[in-house]
Amino acid sequence: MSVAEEFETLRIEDRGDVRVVVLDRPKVLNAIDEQVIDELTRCLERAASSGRRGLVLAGAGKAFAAGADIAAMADMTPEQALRFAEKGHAVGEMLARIPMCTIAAVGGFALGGGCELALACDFIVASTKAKFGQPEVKLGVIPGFGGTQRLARRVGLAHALELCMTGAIIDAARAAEIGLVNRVVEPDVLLETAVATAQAIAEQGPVAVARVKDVLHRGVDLPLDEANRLEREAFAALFDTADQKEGMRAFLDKRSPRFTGK
Ligand code: CO8
Repeated sequence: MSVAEEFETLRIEDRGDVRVVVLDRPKVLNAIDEQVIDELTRCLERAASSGRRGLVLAGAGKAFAAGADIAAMADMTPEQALRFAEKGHAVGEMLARIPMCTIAAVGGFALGGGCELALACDFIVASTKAKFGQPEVKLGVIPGFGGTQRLARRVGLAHALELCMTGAIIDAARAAEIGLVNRVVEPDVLLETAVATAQAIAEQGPVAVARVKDVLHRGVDLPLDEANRLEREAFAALFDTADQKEGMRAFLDKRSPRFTGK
């Protein structure tokens, strides 16, 4: 069975070195239920061993994802809610640990768990039609997929508190202003912009890209001296790779490098 045939709630397509994963439940604005979480988990495992060097996550239709599936959550017990949230957190951790760039291409609603999923990617590229929010308080709950903590780290405590406590929905321009998204583009070029960005990253030294992602994701939660130690150690370790020899030799020879990821 091909990777694409393996999933009911996701569409998978490879473009160059980049795997494009599309959340595909447009009738419910790509709401995230347990099947979506399970399929994302498997899809990320496949991507890690696929030889691809970048991943773009997008949504079918007018939403990225309008949150966790409210119909599926409405009657959950606290134990079931905890299990669901733990599975969601595991997906977020996989996105942070996968040794390639992950970019969320958000062209519509990214609300609740949808905003949290986008936040779990390395960064977000949005279209002018994107809308972001953590409206959980309107439902009597809070974000449960890492949103409170990732949002505070991305946009600062005060903006995170305002978004999570008001449940307000903000547009792409405001999201860019507070640093939630890296770039806003027209809707018709959203996917190609995200894929081109991921492809450009995929063409850099793969071991270096994986290490710099790891150093940044882990270092940001450490005291500065420990984080700087992580950086020094990773910098030094890269001098034991073929990619470092090739990258520097190619510069000196005035040619493009041919990285092998070793
Ligand atoms: N869950 C289930 N179904 C949904 C969801 C959702 N989150 N969002 C939309 N839908 C469904 C609607 O019920 C509707 O179905 P139907 O056609 O059968 O009535 C269909 O999608 C289309 O939606 P609308 O008709 O409402 O479309 P509108 O364009 O009028 O409105 C909105 C779009 C504003 C996005 C609106 O749909 C909305 O407010 N949706 C809910 C947004 C929300 O509250 N999200 C947060 C959910 S809670 C959450 O994410 C907690 C995460 C923490 C746990 C995660 C663990 C993994």
